[in-house]
Amino acid sequence: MTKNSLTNLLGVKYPIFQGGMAWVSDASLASAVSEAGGLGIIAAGNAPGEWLYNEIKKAQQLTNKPLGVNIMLLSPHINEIIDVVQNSSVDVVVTGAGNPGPYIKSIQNSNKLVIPVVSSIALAKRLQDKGADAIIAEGMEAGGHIGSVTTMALIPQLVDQVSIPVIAAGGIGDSRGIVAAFALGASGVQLGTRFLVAKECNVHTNYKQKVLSATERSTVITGESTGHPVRTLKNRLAREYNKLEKKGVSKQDLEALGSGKLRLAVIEGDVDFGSPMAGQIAGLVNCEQTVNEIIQELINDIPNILISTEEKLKWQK
Ligand code: TUI
Repeated sequence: MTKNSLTNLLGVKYPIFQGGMAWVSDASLASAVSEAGGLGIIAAGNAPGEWLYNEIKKAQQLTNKPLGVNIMLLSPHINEIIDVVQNSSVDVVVTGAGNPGPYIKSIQNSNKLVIPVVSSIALAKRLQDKGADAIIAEGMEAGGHIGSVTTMALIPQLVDQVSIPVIAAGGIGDSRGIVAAFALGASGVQLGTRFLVAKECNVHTNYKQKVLSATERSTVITGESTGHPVRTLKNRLAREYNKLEKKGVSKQDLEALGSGKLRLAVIEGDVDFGSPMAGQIAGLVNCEQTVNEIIQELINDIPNILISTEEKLKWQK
């Protein structure tokens, strides 16, 4: 098997990243993904440094393969999180929900690759200039905190304007999505929603069930007026939130209503009044599998997708 530039850079078998999902992506999920040949990523989210320190230690007892950490730049603990990451031996630091420019060089000096998540071309170019090793470009099909451009439109425009590897995220749930992302010019993919229902994923069973029963129209965006739009599965909280948003309730009141709600869904399993974030591909995610089954299925179906794609393209010969 020949490796692409991204698998070489990362030292992984498959250029498949597991999305760093706050409260969800812990040592159990991340180590399973790394063991299966992808890049497992522990999400720091809003957690304190000590939690991250312990999860990294646990994950490294479960795998010797490359491992990543996702740092959420809006975190109130961002400085101690960066300190923990720099003093750890994780291989990759993914950043989300902000501009990591000021941190890139110092993280790289501690011998780690820095791969920011962006939702726009302008920020991707700025971060390439600041030395980012690769870029994850996330379309608005993704769950959680999102930008405003779809994966389909973002990836080809971005790959034309940067020279570092681009990893596509948002709306990818199976081998068809992977092949499509590579056709658009990506050299890797990141999947979150598909891994939410993995056996090794510790998200509450109510949350898993809500993902498993979702359709393509089951998600909604909240918080567009606050500047922090979030895609979540439709429920009572999202309806209430968007009703208040329409009424013109203040940004502070809306943020107060959203606070702590991801934890409520992930840990307590309250999928009515919590915020069960998921991407639009949730409708495709229909069974609970082990991480290894998921990754093997993603890889093994690729040749069939390529054959049927070529067959359907014969009209142009
Ligand atoms: O970060 C994510 N997804 C997330 S973070 C999260 S935790 C949270 N909970 C409640 C409210 C807000 C966050 C849940 N989901 N994805 C990566 C991502 N980053 N998507 C979009 C961006 C992004 C947005 C703006 C990256 C950079 C950016 O820059 C703005 C600037 O400063 O230029």
